[in-house]
Amino acid sequence: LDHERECLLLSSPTDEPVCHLPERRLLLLGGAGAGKSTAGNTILGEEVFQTGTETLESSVGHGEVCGRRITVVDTPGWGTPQESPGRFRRETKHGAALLWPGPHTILLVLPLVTDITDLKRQALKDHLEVPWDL
Ligand SMILES: Nc1nc2c(ncn2[C@@H]2O[C@H](COP(=O)(O)OP(=O)(O)OP(=O)(O)O)[C@@H](O)[C@H]2O)c(=O)[nH]1
Ligand SMILES: [Mg+2]
Repeated sequence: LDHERECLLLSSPTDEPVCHLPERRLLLLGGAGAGKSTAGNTILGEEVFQTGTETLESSVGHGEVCGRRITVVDTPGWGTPQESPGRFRRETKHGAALLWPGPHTILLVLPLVTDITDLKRQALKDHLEVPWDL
């Protein structure tokens, strides 16, 4: 994100940054290695999540973008349904619980170039059907 540009867009008539915007909570979901941790760091504007190595459990990062508090939860990437029978569903739910009372936004991170196989489609369906009662 170009933070400076975003701040200008959000600035008040006096050009003071708007500093009283409500918090936004984001949950990052997606397959293994899709770029979730990288996307989280981009959103927060700093290296909060470790990238390039497998994220093993959900973790929370905080930041401020143009006066708005942003809370992001990074989650482990899921594999195929065969590889991840329950662990990733539990982690997804755990990640959402870290954003109590719940995420405003679920950001699904997908590689731009990928084959959408039946297995991948099934994995996506399984993980988005997590029971969201936190
Ligand atoms: N070319 C390109 N590489 C990216 C992009 N986003 C992430 N990467 C690279 O892809 C690799 C994996 O990125 P991560 O952000 O760690 O991926 P992840 O989804 O968090 O991975 P897991 O936690 O293992 O599921 C890293 O080497 C990144 O530098 C992107 O938008 N473009
Ligand atoms: Mg990661």
